[in-house]
Amino acid sequence: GQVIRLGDYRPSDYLIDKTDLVFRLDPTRTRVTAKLQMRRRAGVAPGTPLTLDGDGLTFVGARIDGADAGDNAVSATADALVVNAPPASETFTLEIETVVDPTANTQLMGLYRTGGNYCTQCEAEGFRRITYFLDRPDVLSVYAVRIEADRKDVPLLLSNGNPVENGDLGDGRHYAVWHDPHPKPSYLFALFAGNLGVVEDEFTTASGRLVTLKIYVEHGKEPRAAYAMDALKRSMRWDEERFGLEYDLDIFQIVAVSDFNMGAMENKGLNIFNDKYVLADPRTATDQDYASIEAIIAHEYFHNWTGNRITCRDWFQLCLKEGLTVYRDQEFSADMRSRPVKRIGDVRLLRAHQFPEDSGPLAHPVRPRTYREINNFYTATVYEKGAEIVRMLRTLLGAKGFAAGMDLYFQRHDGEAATIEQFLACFAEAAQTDLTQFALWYDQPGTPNLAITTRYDRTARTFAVTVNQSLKPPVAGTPNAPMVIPIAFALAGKNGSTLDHDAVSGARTMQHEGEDGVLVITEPKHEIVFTGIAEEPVLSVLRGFSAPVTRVPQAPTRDRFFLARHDSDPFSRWEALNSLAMEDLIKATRAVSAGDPAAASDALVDIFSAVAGDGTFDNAYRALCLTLPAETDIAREIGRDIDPDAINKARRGVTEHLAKACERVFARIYHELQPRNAYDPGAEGAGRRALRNVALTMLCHAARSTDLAEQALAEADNMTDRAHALMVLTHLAPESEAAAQALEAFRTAFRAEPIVLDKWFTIQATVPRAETVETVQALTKAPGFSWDNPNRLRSLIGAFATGNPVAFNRADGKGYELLCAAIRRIDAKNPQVAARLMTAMRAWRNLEPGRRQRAKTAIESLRRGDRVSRDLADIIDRTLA
Ligand code: DPP
Ligand code: ZN
Repeated sequence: GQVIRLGDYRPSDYLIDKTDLVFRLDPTRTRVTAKLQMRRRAGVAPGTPLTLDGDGLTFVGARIDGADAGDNAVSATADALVVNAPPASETFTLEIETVVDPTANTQLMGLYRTGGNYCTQCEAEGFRRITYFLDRPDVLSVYAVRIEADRKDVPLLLSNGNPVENGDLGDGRHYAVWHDPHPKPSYLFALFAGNLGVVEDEFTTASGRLVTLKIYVEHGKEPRAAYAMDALKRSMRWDEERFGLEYDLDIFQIVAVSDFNMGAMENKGLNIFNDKYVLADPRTATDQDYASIEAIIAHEYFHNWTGNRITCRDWFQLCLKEGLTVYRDQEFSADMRSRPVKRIGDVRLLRAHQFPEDSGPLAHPVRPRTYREINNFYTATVYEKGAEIVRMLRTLLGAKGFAAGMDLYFQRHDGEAATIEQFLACFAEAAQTDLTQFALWYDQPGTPNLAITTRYDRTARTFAVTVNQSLKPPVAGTPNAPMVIPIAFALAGKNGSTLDHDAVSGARTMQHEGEDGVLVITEPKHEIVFTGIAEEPVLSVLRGFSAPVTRVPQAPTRDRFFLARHDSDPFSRWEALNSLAMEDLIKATRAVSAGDPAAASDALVDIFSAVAGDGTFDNAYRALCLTLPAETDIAREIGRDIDPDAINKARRGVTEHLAKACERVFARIYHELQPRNAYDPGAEGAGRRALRNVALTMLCHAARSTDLAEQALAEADNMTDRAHALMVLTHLAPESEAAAQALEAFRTAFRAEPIVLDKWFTIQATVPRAETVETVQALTKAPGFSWDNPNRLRSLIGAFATGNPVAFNRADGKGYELLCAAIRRIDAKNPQVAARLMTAMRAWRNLEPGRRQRAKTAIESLRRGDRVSRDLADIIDRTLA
């Protein structure tokens, strides 16, 4: 495939001021007429040829300024339309007719069918699968859309913007016209047509405008959209209060569909969602589902300003909208729930997904410089690390400086397609600071490491802190200049209270009102000295995870035990505890490899039981503290020659040891936290359930029995408890009759509810034992599984490959073979999903030699297959490079 380079960016020679689309919907032969008001950009020579993008299109005809364009004037292939000699006038109209087959569209990009309905997905380059266009984000156009369809089967005709008119066409057909006054790039175009139920509400903006809100879901599922509607209204209010941003159309619509490659899509005024992120009620959705719905509804809504009104100049700038919008949705969820709990969850995700990406063969800068397939860059690095960069800006500039920069950004670039440079310039100007070095965060791949040592001088009353930063280029030849690293810190005295100091030398420090002090690291090495320190402090650093870095070596064990008990920052306290648990898990893994039993240290047992029994903590926070790092976390920490079996045994051994040692505390928690009130998806109730379910898991480990899980399953009156108990039962006693019966009961109860049945697939796909390879194979033939639906594929194949280290990495390589065979099959229909599943193999080089070789063989033989898509080839080639 062809490589696209950031350095090659040129503005388009032609622009499209207005786009009039007519869709005559038909299941297999939909006719699309596009009337484009073209304008030659100033300075471009008259008659310069015009090339429009296409992808798999059937060309019918074209007219220029109302006259038929002959073969000499226009040449069209499936993938491009060239106007060889456009009119010399500055503006002209170009009318194009194409035919597309929505039923045959299994890629789910462009116009496709889902559940008998018509749906579009255009980001990044799906619009060119509908008509020929300048399908690039810096071409902004005003759209008017007319949709015609059969009235009986397709009563609902939706597109972006405001409804203009609708009516009857005779012959059982009808039409509707939509107009979106806001110029937008083609990737934000949307059409939905079909038959769905609707939930309606309204919202009055801060300035008093009334907005109609509609969420469309399958008939009969309307009650399950209530939480999404509530989350939408809270998002709209929050964006006004926190960022001063109001909604800008008379109507905001969300459509939930069952076949969708992503989580959701922020099309202007008409968001299209994977129904898994809309539908929820206590019977079918877990607390995690509710939290995801809240976050994604907010994320897509927030895109209206960060993404839609200010979009990206080109796809290299994807993080401009995604990193910023993730930061915004993280802040929203933090405000709606517990801030520390949200932060810990986000950091765990960052470490689980972004850190490995950033240290492996798929590493890329937050703003990539080249790509072969842009679909493969909707990554944890662009999204999550992109959000961390925005968070660091906020830390460096303080609340006021950050707000001033955001305000300037909205004021200056509203209506434009912008770049990272323009974004940063707003903060540099508003806060009067130089962000040149800071900008390296966008350009240098890899996770910087900090090595930090301290020395207290009692006589001089000084505390010296040495900080070394380093960046190992993840890909040979990538740059690794020193970065700007904000280290939020505190010097903790005896009880964890923050000690004062007189002066600091050796690094710039900042102290924004009401926030932690920040050491600003800019050099490879800083020797920082605090004076006037009355007692020996313990250094608490990277509070709130103030920068996306690693810290090797860790702080001295003694300090971490102190911080795990006393740090006044809840994140850092969790971090200390987590790193101590990790240390024991790694020791236990070595022990297992040497044929010894796995155990936790006495000190870990002590602190673990102290946290378990500490009722002053918030329940959700306590649940996080008592959750040991996952097997994949341990593998990442070990880094090389990984033996997943040893890690699994070690983690199980440490878990059992801790569970037995704290059995009484867990029993108390389990009984004290019995549900008292009806299910409420809010943070309070979710926290109670989270802690109680941790206790349940531990009690089953302690007793080496699943009796309690069986009992919990029988008593569960909501999906959170039900799915958790089923998971514990199935994972701890996969051979048992009880597990078999419980799985069957679950399947029967939810056989007609695919997104609920997905939990059933995932629980079975993640049973940590070798035989799961065969189970997964069998489940691909189970009723309810489908090779065509992305949610099914992710919940079975994806969960197996990313959530089951033991079975996926089975020593005989059968797990890799299963994944590669599945990917081959999926790739023929949906390359985007196939390529995403392939990223599960990115860490193959870190495995022990036997598995490494088997993994490599499986990847190579997949690559040799015929007709590998560009998406998949791109991932495989980088994975093997
Ligand atoms: N819909 C995806 C998101 O919101 C891509 N824009 O992140
Ligand atoms: Zn997004």
